[in-house]
Amino acid sequence: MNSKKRAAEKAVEYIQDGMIVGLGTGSTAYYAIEKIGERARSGLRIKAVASSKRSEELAKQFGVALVPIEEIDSIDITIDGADEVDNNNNLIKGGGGALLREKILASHSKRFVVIIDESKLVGKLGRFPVPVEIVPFASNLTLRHLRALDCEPRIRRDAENVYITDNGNMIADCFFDIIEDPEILSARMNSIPGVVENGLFSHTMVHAVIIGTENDTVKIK
Ligand code: ABF
Repeated sequence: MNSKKRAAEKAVEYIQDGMIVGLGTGSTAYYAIEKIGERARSGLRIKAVASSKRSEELAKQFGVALVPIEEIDSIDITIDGADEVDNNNNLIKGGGGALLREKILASHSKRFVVIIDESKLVGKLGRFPVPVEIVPFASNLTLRHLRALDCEPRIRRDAENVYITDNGNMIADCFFDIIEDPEILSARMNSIPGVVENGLFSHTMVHAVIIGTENDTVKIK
C-alpha cells in the first residue's frame, strides 16, 4: 500500500458513528474519502462537509453522505493533507488551492488530523511557496504588500488562465525559502487589505500528524 494511502486509512480509524467529518482536499485526502465511503457501505453512519468542490464530488462518487455546512455548528474531526509539516507541526497547505475552506473547517474541528507521506516533513517551512488567497480587485497592489514581507509572490495560473478558487478569488504563491516564525508571518499576511487567508496553519490547530512511511508503517506526531 502506498504511504499516503496508509496514513489516510489510519486517520479514518478515528471516525466513529454519528460524527460530523470534515473532508480535506488533495491526493492524500482522496484516499481518506475513499476509505470513509468503504466504511459507510459497511454501516458507518456519519455526515461530512467538504473543503472543496473537488472533494464534494469525490464524496458523492464514494457514497459519503454530505450535509450543508449551514446545518452544522461544529465538526468532530477533519482529515486533510499538507504540503509541508515542520518540527513543531506548523503546516503549509493550499497547494491544491483550497486553503480557505480547509482552514475554516480545521478551525471548527474538535480534532484536525493531518495525513502525509515522509516527503512533506521539513525542519523549517518555506521550501514550498505559501499559497495566499487574495481578492481579484487591486491584486497587483496586494502583491506589492506581499513582496514587502520579503517574498516573491506569483499569481497562480492554470495553463494561461488565472486560477480562480471555489470562492471566486485568486491565489498568490509566495516564495520565501525559509520561514523563521510562521505564526508572525501569517498574522502579517492577513493584515494586508485584499488578503483573504493564507496557507500557514499554526501547530495549535493540529491534533495529530499521521505519516505514512516507506516501510509500510505509520508514525504519529
Ligand atoms: C491539501 O492537501 C492541500 O492543502 C495540500 O496542497 C494538499 C497536499 O497535497 P497532497 O495530499 O495531494 O500531497 O489539503
